[in-house]
Amino acid sequence: MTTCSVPNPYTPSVVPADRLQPDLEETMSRDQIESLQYDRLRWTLHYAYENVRAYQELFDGHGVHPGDFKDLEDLRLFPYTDKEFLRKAYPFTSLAVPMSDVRRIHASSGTTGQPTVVAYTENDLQTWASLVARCFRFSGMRPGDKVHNAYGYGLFTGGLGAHYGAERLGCAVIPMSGGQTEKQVQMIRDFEPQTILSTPTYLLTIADGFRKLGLDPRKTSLRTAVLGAEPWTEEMRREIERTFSIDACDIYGLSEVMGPGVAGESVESKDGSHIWEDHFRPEIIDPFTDEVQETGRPGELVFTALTKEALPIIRYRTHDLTRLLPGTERPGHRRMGRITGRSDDMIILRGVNLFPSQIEELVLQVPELSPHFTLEISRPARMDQMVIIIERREEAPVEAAEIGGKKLLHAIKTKIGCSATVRIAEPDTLARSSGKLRRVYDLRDKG
Ligand code: DLL
Repeated sequence: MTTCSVPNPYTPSVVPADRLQPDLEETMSRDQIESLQYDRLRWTLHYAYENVRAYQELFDGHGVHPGDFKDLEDLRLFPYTDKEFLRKAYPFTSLAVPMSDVRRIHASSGTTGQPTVVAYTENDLQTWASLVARCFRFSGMRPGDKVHNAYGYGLFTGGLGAHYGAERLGCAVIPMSGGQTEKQVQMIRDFEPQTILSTPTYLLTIADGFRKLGLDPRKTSLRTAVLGAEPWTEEMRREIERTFSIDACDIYGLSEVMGPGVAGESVESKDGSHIWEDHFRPEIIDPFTDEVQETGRPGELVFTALTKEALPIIRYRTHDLTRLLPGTERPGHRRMGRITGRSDDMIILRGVNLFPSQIEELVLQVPELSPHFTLEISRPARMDQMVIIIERREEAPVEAAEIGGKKLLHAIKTKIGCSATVRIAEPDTLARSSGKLRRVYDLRDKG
Protein backbone atom coordinates (compact mmCIF):
# COMPACT_ATOMS: atom_id res chain seq x y z
CA MET A 1 0.00 0.00 0.00
CA THR A 2 1.28 3.45 -0.90
CA THR A 3 1.08 5.89 1.96
CA CYS A 4 2.49 9.29 2.69
CA SER A 5 2.64 11.29 5.91
CA VAL A 6 2.10 14.49 3.89
CA PRO A 7 -1.22 14.83 2.02
CA ASN A 8 -0.87 15.04 -1.76
CA PRO A 9 -1.72 18.63 -2.79
CA TYR A 10 -2.39 17.68 -6.43
CA THR A 11 -5.23 15.94 -8.28
CA PRO A 12 -5.14 15.81 -12.08
CA SER A 13 -8.13 16.95 -14.09
CA VAL A 14 -9.45 14.35 -16.48
CA VAL A 15 -10.88 16.68 -19.12
CA PRO A 16 -9.61 20.19 -19.84
CA ALA A 17 -11.98 22.95 -18.73
CA ASP A 18 -11.58 24.66 -22.09
CA ARG A 19 -9.52 23.13 -24.87
CA LEU A 20 -8.74 26.49 -26.46
CA GLN A 21 -7.63 28.32 -23.33
CA PRO A 22 -4.57 27.94 -21.11
CA ASP A 23 -5.34 26.27 -17.79
CA LEU A 24 -4.98 28.01 -14.46
CA GLU A 25 -1.51 26.69 -13.63
CA GLU A 26 -0.18 27.49 -17.10
CA THR A 27 -0.78 31.20 -16.56
CA MET A 28 0.23 31.48 -12.89
CA SER A 29 2.76 34.13 -11.87
CA ARG A 30 6.29 33.14 -10.85
CA ASP A 31 5.41 33.58 -7.17
CA GLN A 32 2.34 31.38 -7.47
CA ILE A 33 4.34 28.71 -9.31
CA GLU A 34 7.04 28.72 -6.65
CA SER A 35 4.54 28.40 -3.87
CA LEU A 36 2.91 25.47 -5.70
CA GLN A 37 6.35 23.95 -6.26
CA TYR A 38 7.12 24.16 -2.57
CA ASP A 39 3.94 22.24 -1.59
CA ARG A 40 4.38 19.65 -4.33
CA LEU A 41 8.08 19.16 -3.63
CA ARG A 42 7.46 18.67 0.03
CA TRP A 43 4.98 15.95 -0.80
CA THR A 44 7.27 14.35 -3.42
CA LEU A 45 10.25 14.13 -1.08
CA HIS A 46 8.23 12.49 1.66
CA TYR A 47 6.40 10.25 -0.77
CA ALA A 48 9.59 8.99 -2.44
CA TYR A 49 11.33 8.43 0.89
CA GLU A 50 8.41 6.59 2.42
CA ASN A 51 7.59 4.39 -0.57
CA VAL A 52 10.81 3.64 -2.48
CA ARG A 53 13.57 1.87 -0.63
CA ALA A 54 16.24 3.12 -3.07
CA TYR A 55 15.35 6.74 -2.20
CA GLN A 56 15.33 5.98 1.49
CA GLU A 57 18.82 4.44 1.25
CA LEU A 58 20.06 7.29 -0.93
CA PHE A 59 18.78 10.05 1.41
CA ASP A 60 19.96 8.21 4.53
CA GLY A 61 23.38 7.66 2.99
CA HIS A 62 23.51 11.38 2.27
CA GLY A 63 22.43 12.28 5.80
CA VAL A 64 19.33 14.14 4.66
CA HIS A 65 15.67 13.68 5.50
CA PRO A 66 12.52 15.02 3.74
CA GLY A 67 11.82 16.95 6.96
CA ASP A 68 14.92 19.08 6.18
CA PHE A 69 13.08 20.62 3.24
CA LYS A 70 11.86 23.98 4.57
CA ASP A 71 12.35 26.22 1.57
CA LEU A 72 12.65 25.70 -2.24
CA GLU A 73 16.40 26.32 -2.00
CA ASP A 74 16.66 23.30 0.32
CA LEU A 75 16.24 21.03 -2.69
CA ARG A 76 20.03 21.42 -3.03
CA LEU A 77 20.47 19.40 0.15
CA PHE A 78 19.21 16.28 -1.59
CA PRO A 79 21.42 13.97 -3.68
CA TYR A 80 21.32 13.68 -7.47
CA THR A 81 20.01 10.60 -9.24
CA ASP A 82 20.89 9.32 -12.70
CA LYS A 83 20.25 6.53 -15.19
CA GLU A 84 22.42 4.20 -13.11
CA PHE A 85 20.18 4.76 -10.08
CA LEU A 86 17.18 3.62 -12.14
CA ARG A 87 19.08 0.77 -13.81
CA LYS A 88 19.97 -0.71 -10.46
CA ALA A 89 16.26 -0.93 -9.74
CA TYR A 90 15.59 -2.82 -13.00
CA PRO A 91 12.87 -3.60 -13.77
CA PHE A 92 10.41 -2.49 -11.12
CA THR A 93 11.99 -1.90 -7.71
CA SER A 94 11.99 1.91 -8.00
CA LEU A 95 8.19 2.02 -8.26
CA ALA A 96 6.34 3.70 -5.41
CA VAL A 97 3.05 1.91 -6.12
CA PRO A 98 2.02 -1.74 -6.36
CA MET A 99 1.81 -3.11 -9.91
CA SER A 100 -1.98 -3.21 -9.56
CA ASP A 101 -1.92 0.62 -9.67
CA VAL A 102 0.28 0.78 -12.77
CA ARG A 103 -1.49 1.38 -16.09
CA ARG A 104 1.43 1.73 -18.52
CA ILE A 105 5.09 0.75 -18.75
CA HIS A 106 7.61 2.26 -21.18
CA ALA A 107 11.35 1.78 -21.47
CA SER A 108 14.01 4.12 -22.74
CA SER A 109 16.11 3.00 -25.63
CA GLY A 110 19.41 2.48 -23.78
CA THR A 111 21.94 1.75 -26.50
CA THR A 112 24.20 -0.08 -24.08
CA GLY A 113 23.18 -2.46 -21.33
CA GLN A 114 19.80 -2.51 -19.70
CA PRO A 115 17.03 -0.17 -20.74
CA THR A 116 15.50 2.11 -18.10
CA VAL A 117 11.96 1.19 -17.18
CA VAL A 118 9.37 3.88 -16.47
CA ALA A 119 5.79 3.39 -15.27
CA TYR A 120 2.61 5.43 -14.92
CA THR A 121 -0.48 5.31 -12.73
CA GLU A 122 -3.87 6.43 -14.01
CA ASN A 123 -3.20 9.90 -12.55
CA ASP A 124 0.26 10.02 -14.15
CA LEU A 125 -1.28 9.26 -17.56
CA GLN A 126 -3.87 12.01 -17.07
CA THR A 127 -1.19 14.54 -16.16
CA TRP A 128 0.95 13.46 -19.10
CA ALA A 129 -1.88 13.81 -21.62
CA SER A 130 -2.81 17.27 -20.25
CA LEU A 131 0.77 18.52 -20.45
CA VAL A 132 1.28 17.25 -23.99
CA ALA A 133 -2.06 18.85 -24.96
CA ARG A 134 -0.83 22.09 -23.37
CA CYS A 135 2.36 21.97 -25.48
CA PHE A 136 0.39 21.26 -28.65
CA ARG A 137 -2.06 24.13 -28.12
CA PHE A 138 0.85 26.43 -27.30
CA SER A 139 2.53 25.37 -30.57
CA GLY A 140 -0.52 26.25 -32.65
CA MET A 141 -2.47 22.98 -32.90
CA ARG A 142 -6.23 23.31 -32.51
CA PRO A 143 -9.11 21.04 -31.48
CA GLY A 144 -10.54 19.48 -34.62
CA ASP A 145 -7.15 19.29 -36.38
CA LYS A 146 -6.13 16.06 -38.01
CA VAL A 147 -2.75 15.10 -36.60
CA HIS A 148 -0.25 12.85 -38.39
CA ASN A 149 1.77 11.25 -35.60
CA ALA A 150 5.10 9.94 -36.95
CA TYR A 151 6.76 9.45 -33.55
CA GLY A 152 7.52 5.77 -33.00
CA TYR A 153 4.83 3.79 -31.15
CA GLY A 154 6.01 1.17 -28.68
CA LEU A 155 8.28 1.25 -25.67
CA PHE A 156 9.52 4.70 -26.76
CA THR A 157 7.39 7.38 -25.07
CA GLY A 158 7.14 9.54 -28.22
CA GLY A 159 4.33 7.78 -30.09
CA LEU A 160 1.81 7.10 -27.31
CA GLY A 161 2.74 10.25 -25.36
CA ALA A 162 1.99 12.46 -28.35
CA HIS A 163 -1.05 10.36 -29.26
CA TYR A 164 -2.93 10.85 -26.00
CA GLY A 165 -1.92 14.52 -25.81
CA ALA A 166 -3.39 15.20 -29.25
CA GLU A 167 -6.59 13.33 -28.35
CA ARG A 168 -6.81 15.32 -25.13
CA LEU A 169 -6.63 18.54 -27.12
CA GLY A 170 -9.57 17.30 -29.19
CA CYS A 171 -7.68 16.33 -32.35
CA ALA A 172 -8.16 13.35 -34.67
CA VAL A 173 -4.94 11.35 -34.47
CA ILE A 174 -3.52 9.36 -37.38
CA PRO A 175 -1.21 6.88 -35.56
CA MET A 176 1.46 6.40 -38.26
CA SER A 177 4.55 5.70 -36.11
CA GLY A 178 8.00 6.04 -37.75
CA GLY A 179 9.18 4.39 -40.98
CA GLN A 180 7.40 3.36 -44.19
CA THR A 181 8.10 6.77 -45.66
CA GLU A 182 6.14 6.20 -48.89
CA LYS A 183 3.09 5.35 -46.87
CA GLN A 184 3.58 8.47 -44.76
CA VAL A 185 3.56 10.56 -47.94
CA GLN A 186 0.42 8.85 -49.17
CA MET A 187 -1.42 9.35 -45.87
CA ILE A 188 -0.46 13.04 -45.76
CA ARG A 189 -1.78 13.46 -49.30
CA ASP A 190 -4.99 11.49 -48.75
CA PHE A 191 -5.95 12.40 -45.16
CA GLU A 192 -4.83 16.04 -45.38
CA PRO A 193 -3.67 16.56 -41.77
CA GLN A 194 -2.99 20.09 -40.49
CA THR A 195 -0.24 18.95 -38.12
CA ILE A 196 2.68 16.55 -38.19
CA LEU A 197 4.53 15.21 -35.15
CA SER A 198 7.97 13.71 -35.74
CA THR A 199 11.65 14.03 -35.04
CA PRO A 200 13.17 16.89 -37.06
CA THR A 201 15.42 14.55 -39.05
CA TYR A 202 12.58 12.17 -39.86
CA LEU A 203 10.56 15.09 -41.21
CA LEU A 204 13.44 15.72 -43.64
CA THR A 205 13.19 12.08 -44.69
CA ILE A 206 9.48 12.58 -45.34
CA ALA A 207 10.30 15.69 -47.43
CA ASP A 208 12.60 13.50 -49.56
CA GLY A 209 9.70 11.06 -49.93
CA PHE A 210 7.59 13.86 -51.46
CA ARG A 211 10.33 14.95 -53.83
CA LYS A 212 10.95 11.38 -55.00
CA LEU A 213 7.37 11.29 -56.22
CA GLY A 214 7.87 14.61 -57.98
CA LEU A 215 5.68 16.37 -55.38
CA ASP A 216 6.34 19.73 -53.77
CA PRO A 217 6.33 19.40 -49.93
CA ARG A 218 5.30 23.08 -49.71
CA LYS A 219 1.95 22.18 -51.23
CA THR A 220 0.58 19.84 -48.55
CA SER A 221 -2.28 20.49 -46.13
CA LEU A 222 0.26 20.74 -43.26
CA ARG A 223 0.59 24.02 -41.42
CA THR A 224 2.24 23.04 -38.11
CA ALA A 225 4.95 20.61 -37.00
CA VAL A 226 5.81 19.86 -33.38
CA LEU A 227 9.27 18.35 -33.34
CA GLY A 228 11.58 16.91 -30.72
CA ALA A 229 13.27 13.82 -29.26
CA GLU A 230 16.68 14.87 -30.66
CA PRO A 231 18.75 18.05 -30.69
CA TRP A 232 18.04 20.47 -33.54
CA THR A 233 19.14 23.99 -34.34
CA GLU A 234 17.48 27.28 -35.38
CA GLU A 235 18.99 26.71 -38.84
CA MET A 236 17.20 23.35 -38.98
CA ARG A 237 13.94 25.04 -37.97
CA ARG A 238 14.30 27.46 -40.90
CA GLU A 239 15.16 24.60 -43.27
CA ILE A 240 12.06 22.63 -42.23
CA GLU A 241 9.75 25.66 -42.26
CA ARG A 242 10.94 26.58 -45.78
CA THR A 243 10.74 23.02 -47.05
CA PHE A 244 7.12 22.46 -45.99
CA SER A 245 5.96 26.08 -45.72
CA ILE A 246 4.82 25.48 -42.13
CA ASP A 247 5.48 26.64 -38.56
CA ALA A 248 7.82 24.30 -36.67
CA CYS A 249 7.94 24.30 -32.86
CA ASP A 250 9.96 22.37 -30.33
CA ILE A 251 8.72 19.84 -27.79
CA TYR A 252 11.09 18.44 -25.17
CA GLY A 253 10.96 15.60 -22.71
CA LEU A 254 12.59 12.41 -21.53
CA SER A 255 11.16 9.09 -20.47
CA GLU A 256 12.55 9.13 -16.95
CA VAL A 257 10.90 12.48 -16.19
CA MET A 258 7.64 11.68 -18.04
CA GLY A 259 8.14 11.55 -21.83
CA PRO A 260 7.37 14.29 -24.37
CA GLY A 261 5.67 17.35 -22.87
CA VAL A 262 8.07 18.36 -20.09
CA ALA A 263 8.53 21.59 -22.06
CA GLY A 264 6.88 23.08 -25.13
CA GLU A 265 7.25 26.08 -27.41
CA SER A 266 4.97 28.95 -28.35
CA VAL A 267 4.20 29.33 -32.05
CA GLU A 268 3.86 33.09 -31.48
CA SER A 269 7.37 33.68 -30.17
CA LYS A 270 9.33 30.53 -31.18
CA ASP A 271 11.83 31.48 -28.51
CA GLY A 272 12.54 28.12 -26.89
CA SER A 273 10.48 25.68 -24.88
CA HIS A 274 8.81 26.71 -21.61
CA ILE A 275 9.36 24.08 -18.92
CA TRP A 276 6.04 23.32 -17.20
CA GLU A 277 7.18 24.21 -13.73
CA ASP A 278 3.88 23.32 -12.10
CA HIS A 279 5.06 19.71 -12.59
CA PHE A 280 8.86 19.85 -12.93
CA ARG A 281 11.43 21.83 -10.99
CA PRO A 282 14.49 22.33 -13.24
CA GLU A 283 18.03 23.12 -12.11
CA ILE A 284 21.18 23.72 -14.12
CA ILE A 285 24.36 22.32 -12.67
CA ASP A 286 27.99 22.39 -13.63
CA PRO A 287 28.47 18.83 -14.98
CA PHE A 288 32.00 18.65 -13.56
CA THR A 289 31.69 20.26 -10.13
CA ASP A 290 27.96 19.40 -9.66
CA GLU A 291 27.32 22.93 -8.40
CA VAL A 292 23.95 24.56 -9.06
CA GLN A 293 24.22 27.43 -11.58
CA GLU A 294 22.26 30.68 -11.65
CA THR A 295 19.46 31.16 -14.21
CA GLY A 296 21.09 32.01 -17.54
CA ARG A 297 24.33 30.07 -17.00
CA PRO A 298 24.95 27.01 -19.19
CA GLY A 299 25.26 23.52 -17.77
CA GLU A 300 23.50 20.19 -17.33
CA LEU A 301 19.74 20.11 -16.88
CA VAL A 302 18.48 18.36 -13.74
CA PHE A 303 14.80 17.67 -13.03
CA THR A 304 12.68 16.92 -10.02
CA ALA A 305 9.17 15.77 -10.91
CA LEU A 306 6.61 17.28 -8.53
CA THR A 307 3.50 15.20 -9.07
CA LYS A 308 4.55 11.75 -10.28
CA GLU A 309 3.07 8.75 -8.47
CA ALA A 310 4.44 5.54 -10.03
CA LEU A 311 8.05 6.60 -10.44
CA PRO A 312 9.10 9.58 -8.34
CA ILE A 313 12.11 11.36 -9.83
CA ILE A 314 14.34 13.54 -7.68
CA ARG A 315 17.19 15.67 -9.01
CA TYR A 316 17.59 13.50 -12.09
CA ARG A 317 20.66 14.32 -14.17
CA THR A 318 19.57 14.42 -17.81
CA HIS A 319 23.04 14.93 -19.36
CA ASP A 320 21.33 17.51 -21.61
CA LEU A 321 23.33 20.71 -21.89
CA THR A 322 21.40 23.96 -22.04
CA ARG A 323 20.57 27.03 -19.95
CA LEU A 324 17.46 28.31 -18.17
CA LEU A 325 15.96 31.59 -19.33
CA PRO A 326 13.10 33.66 -17.91
CA GLY A 327 9.61 32.83 -19.23
CA THR A 328 8.15 35.10 -21.92
CA GLU A 329 4.68 34.01 -23.15
CA ARG A 330 4.16 32.17 -19.85
CA PRO A 331 6.11 34.26 -17.32
CA GLY A 332 5.54 31.87 -14.41
CA HIS A 333 7.50 29.12 -16.17
CA ARG A 334 11.15 29.36 -17.22
CA ARG A 335 12.32 28.54 -20.73
CA MET A 336 15.20 26.33 -21.73
CA GLY A 337 17.68 27.33 -24.41
CA ARG A 338 18.26 24.94 -27.30
CA ILE A 339 19.96 21.77 -26.18
CA THR A 340 23.46 22.06 -27.56
CA GLY A 341 24.10 18.36 -26.99
CA ARG A 342 24.36 15.72 -24.34
CA SER A 343 27.37 15.70 -22.06
CA ASP A 344 27.85 12.04 -23.00
CA ASP A 345 27.68 12.84 -26.77
CA MET A 346 30.41 15.42 -26.72
CA ILE A 347 33.13 14.75 -29.27
CA ILE A 348 36.64 15.49 -28.10
CA LEU A 349 38.74 15.97 -31.18
CA ARG A 350 42.42 16.61 -30.54
CA GLY A 351 41.45 18.37 -27.33
CA VAL A 352 38.64 20.49 -28.84
CA ASN A 353 35.14 19.82 -27.51
CA LEU A 354 32.34 19.90 -30.04
CA PHE A 355 28.76 18.78 -30.58
CA PRO A 356 27.10 17.62 -33.79
CA SER A 357 24.61 20.51 -33.43
CA GLN A 358 27.44 23.02 -33.93
CA ILE A 359 28.29 21.33 -37.22
CA GLU A 360 24.59 21.28 -38.20
CA GLU A 361 24.38 25.02 -37.63
CA LEU A 362 27.32 25.68 -39.95
CA VAL A 363 26.29 23.11 -42.60
CA LEU A 364 22.92 24.80 -43.04
CA GLN A 365 24.61 28.12 -43.75
CA VAL A 366 26.18 26.70 -46.92
CA PRO A 367 23.50 26.72 -49.64
CA GLU A 368 25.11 23.95 -51.73
CA LEU A 369 25.08 21.45 -48.84
CA SER A 370 22.07 19.46 -47.64
CA PRO A 371 21.17 18.78 -43.98
CA HIS A 372 22.02 15.09 -44.49
CA PHE A 373 25.43 14.41 -42.99
CA THR A 374 27.28 12.07 -40.66
CA LEU A 375 30.49 12.54 -38.72
CA GLU A 376 33.08 9.78 -38.83
CA ILE A 377 35.83 9.99 -36.29
CA SER A 378 38.91 7.81 -36.37
CA ARG A 379 42.49 7.86 -35.18
CA PRO A 380 44.83 6.83 -37.99
CA ALA A 381 48.49 7.27 -37.01
CA ARG A 382 47.45 8.26 -33.47
CA MET A 383 45.90 11.54 -34.63
CA ASP A 384 42.16 12.15 -34.27
CA GLN A 385 40.49 12.81 -37.57
CA MET A 386 36.93 13.81 -38.35
CA VAL A 387 35.41 13.27 -41.77
CA ILE A 388 32.13 15.02 -42.53
CA ILE A 389 30.26 12.97 -45.09
CA ILE A 390 27.58 15.20 -46.52
CA GLU A 391 25.15 15.04 -49.41
CA ARG A 392 25.14 17.91 -51.87
CA ARG A 393 21.79 19.52 -52.56
CA GLU A 394 20.04 18.09 -55.62
CA GLU A 395 20.21 21.45 -57.40
CA ALA A 396 23.90 22.08 -56.60
CA PRO A 397 26.42 20.80 -59.20
CA VAL A 398 29.27 18.64 -57.86
CA GLU A 399 31.94 21.36 -58.29
CA ALA A 400 29.80 23.94 -56.48
CA ALA A 401 29.24 21.46 -53.63
CA GLU A 402 33.01 20.85 -53.41
CA ILE A 403 33.54 24.59 -53.00
CA GLY A 404 30.71 24.61 -50.43
CA GLY A 405 32.54 21.83 -48.57
CA LYS A 406 35.67 23.98 -48.38
CA LYS A 407 33.61 26.89 -47.04
CA LEU A 408 32.23 24.57 -44.38
CA LEU A 409 35.70 23.47 -43.29
CA HIS A 410 36.81 27.06 -43.07
CA ALA A 411 33.80 27.92 -40.90
CA ILE A 412 34.49 24.92 -38.64
CA LYS A 413 38.10 25.97 -38.27
CA THR A 414 37.30 29.59 -37.40
CA LYS A 415 34.14 29.09 -35.31
CA ILE A 416 34.83 25.79 -33.52
CA GLY A 417 38.59 25.70 -33.77
CA CYS A 418 39.22 22.28 -35.22
CA SER A 419 40.15 20.94 -38.61
CA ALA A 420 38.28 18.21 -40.41
CA THR A 421 37.93 16.83 -43.91
CA VAL A 422 34.78 16.71 -45.98
CA ARG A 423 33.50 14.10 -48.40
CA ILE A 424 30.65 15.18 -50.67
CA ALA A 425 28.12 12.42 -51.26
CA GLU A 426 25.47 12.21 -53.97
CA PRO A 427 21.90 13.14 -52.98
CA ASP A 428 19.93 10.38 -51.28
CA THR A 429 22.88 8.08 -50.59
CA LEU A 430 23.27 8.43 -46.80
CA ALA A 431 21.12 6.42 -44.40
CA ARG A 432 17.95 8.27 -43.42
CA SER A 433 16.47 8.55 -39.94
CA SER A 434 13.08 7.12 -39.12
CA GLY A 435 13.22 8.44 -35.54
CA LYS A 436 16.21 9.66 -33.58
CA LEU A 437 19.10 10.06 -35.99
CA ARG A 438 22.58 8.77 -35.27
CA ARG A 439 25.00 11.37 -36.62
CA VAL A 440 28.30 10.33 -35.07
CA TYR A 441 30.32 7.21 -35.85
CA ASP A 442 33.30 7.18 -33.53
CA LEU A 443 35.69 4.45 -34.64
CA ARG A 444 38.54 5.46 -32.35
CA ASP A 445 38.17 2.70 -29.79
CA LYS A 446 38.32 0.11 -32.52
CA GLY A 447 41.77 1.33 -33.54
O1 DLL B 1 12.77 11.47 -26.67
C1 DLL B 1 10.76 11.95 -25.40
C2 DLL B 1 10.26 12.77 -26.53
C3 DLL B 1 9.50 12.17 -27.52
C4 DLL B 1 10.48 14.14 -26.57
C5 DLL B 1 9.00 12.93 -28.56
C6 DLL B 1 9.97 14.91 -27.58
C7 DLL B 1 9.23 14.30 -28.58
P1 DLL B 1 13.84 9.64 -24.54
O2 DLL B 1 13.81 8.63 -25.62
O3 DLL B 1 13.94 9.20 -23.15
O4 DLL B 1 12.53 10.52 -24.60
O5 DLL B 1 15.03 10.63 -24.88
C8 DLL B 1 15.24 11.77 -24.12
O6 DLL B 1 16.13 12.99 -26.02
O7 DLL B 1 17.33 13.65 -22.73
C9 DLL B 1 17.35 14.69 -24.96
O8 DLL B 1 18.71 14.31 -25.02
C10 DLL B 1 16.65 14.28 -26.26
N1 DLL B 1 15.56 15.22 -26.56
C11 DLL B 1 14.24 15.06 -26.35
N2 DLL B 1 13.56 16.14 -26.80
C12 DLL B 1 14.48 17.01 -27.29
C13 DLL B 1 14.42 18.30 -27.88
C14 DLL B 1 12.11 11.31 -25.66
N3 DLL B 1 13.28 18.93 -28.10
C15 DLL B 1 16.39 12.57 -24.68
N4 DLL B 1 15.60 18.88 -28.22
C16 DLL B 1 16.61 13.87 -23.92
C17 DLL B 1 16.77 18.27 -28.01
C18 DLL B 1 15.76 16.42 -27.12
N5 DLL B 1 16.89 17.05 -27.48
